[in-house]
Amino acid sequence: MGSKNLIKRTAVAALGIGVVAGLSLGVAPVANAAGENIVFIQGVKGDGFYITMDCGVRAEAKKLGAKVTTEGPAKFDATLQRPILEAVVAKKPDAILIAPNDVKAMQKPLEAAKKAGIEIVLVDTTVNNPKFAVSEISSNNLAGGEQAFKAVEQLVPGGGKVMAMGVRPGISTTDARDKGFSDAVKASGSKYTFVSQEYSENEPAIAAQKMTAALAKNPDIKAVFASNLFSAQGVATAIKQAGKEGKIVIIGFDAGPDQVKALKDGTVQALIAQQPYDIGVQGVQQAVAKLKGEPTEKKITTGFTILTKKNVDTKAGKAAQYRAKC
Ligand code: T6T
Repeated sequence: MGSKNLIKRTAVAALGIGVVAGLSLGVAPVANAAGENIVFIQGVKGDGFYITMDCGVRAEAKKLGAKVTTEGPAKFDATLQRPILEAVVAKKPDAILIAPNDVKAMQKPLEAAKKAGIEIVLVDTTVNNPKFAVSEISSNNLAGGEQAFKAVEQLVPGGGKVMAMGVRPGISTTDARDKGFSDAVKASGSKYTFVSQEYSENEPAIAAQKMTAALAKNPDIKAVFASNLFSAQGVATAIKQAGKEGKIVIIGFDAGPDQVKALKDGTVQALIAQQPYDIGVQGVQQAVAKLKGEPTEKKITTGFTILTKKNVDTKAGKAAQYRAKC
């Protein structure tokens, strides 16, 4: 029986704004390696968030004596992810860790995987009814969107027009972040106006196009919330091209190398860094615990670190940044 460790994860309080801390319940490493066969299916290949998660997955699998293979679609798109999942299921691994690309489209394929006798752990994103899953491990995305608006309130105290650049409706994480942000704006009274919710399709070029169009319509936009890495990247490019860097506040989710650069050069004012490494570690722990008949946690919430120019180069700030490789 594996003992449990209570690990308190504390986010770095920057900007003097609130901190979201996640409490993680992990299963301690077991000495007798059983050699479980685990497949990790990323949301999309080549994304610093999932690369960092993969580092955590691999480190923990090594520790627990499990074998891991990593797969992922070339785009964040359920029509590409579904065949990958089905091919993996046909190989009958013991467990699958997956970040589903769509709340609806991935529901049935994942239920079918569970019916085939494979344990499913949902990492980062989820589906409409995750009942079949051993565990769901993610950031508190709704709270993340609310935190983004708190940052806007501090950085643009006079109020004004704000907007959000999401990814695509149907992605559990970014939908929750967008909702957290827009609800917080609307609840704040009349000082801030939420002018538009745009979507990037996870492509920086589309995010940049949409941002440029939004600026043409509302040149007096004061702040933008970009709810993931690629959206933030495109928003930053468009605002720079418009010569408005530093004049329009950008709050971005995630902390990939490109975003950290934009933070350092003043195009972006704050980044909400998730803990993808930790999500990967706990994902493997949950899968292995389930396969060994040990207790598991249905829902695990990991924390954030809010990065600004002030703390980005501190030890904690550096540790929060995503990796380009393990
Ligand atoms: O923000 C992360 C992840 O949490 C989200 O589900 C999809 O986008 C990222 O991978 C960043 O690109």
